[in-house]
Amino acid sequence: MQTTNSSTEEEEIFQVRKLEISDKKKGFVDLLQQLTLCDSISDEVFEEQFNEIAKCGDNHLICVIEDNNSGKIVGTGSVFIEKKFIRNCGKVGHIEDVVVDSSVRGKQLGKKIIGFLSDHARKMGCYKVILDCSVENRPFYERCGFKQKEIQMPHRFCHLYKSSPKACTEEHPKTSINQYMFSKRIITFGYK
Ligand code: 16G
Repeated sequence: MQTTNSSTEEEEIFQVRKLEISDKKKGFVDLLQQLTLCDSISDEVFEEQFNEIAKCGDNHLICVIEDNNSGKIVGTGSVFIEKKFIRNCGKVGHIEDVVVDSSVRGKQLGKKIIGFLSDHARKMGCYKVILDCSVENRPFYERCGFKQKEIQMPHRFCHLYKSSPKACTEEHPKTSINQYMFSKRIITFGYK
């Protein structure tokens, strides 16, 4: 059947794997710019940051989806494993920076990324994974099994933006300030 064939084809074209240094050349940073403010990064700085993150081993996983036809990175997400004292010295997975290229949305790639990150957190012994998202993305995360719980309360440290203080409060063009300030929510998945 055609649908089965085309979904098998897509399975092969869009596979999730761990981030590699060479992904910068394949548009990884440009993709992040579709999520929020993300300045261009020199190869040197990218490599330094990549190596820093790699030191965390399995406690900080960044995954990508490469379009195997075009060689472009079209999806990404990360999970950071936090060790706690509560819940029997439990662990929590924080899912961050999930974005799918606008040209390939609707192919369930976001779901694939969330599944990959959640499986990793589960294997690492986390009792839950949590994330925050825009109101417009809430239905998507609910379809992935997350539930809204409490609210997100960011406190931005603007002194860190010395060279460009405006960037501290500046929003990604797609997110209005009102939506950001009043409507972001913490969404929890799994055991609470
Ligand atoms: C979204 C992201 C979050 C990211 C934030 C950037 C997901 C699930 N959520 O909430 O990880 O940090 O956008 O917003 O990907 P900011 O640039 O205003 O901090």
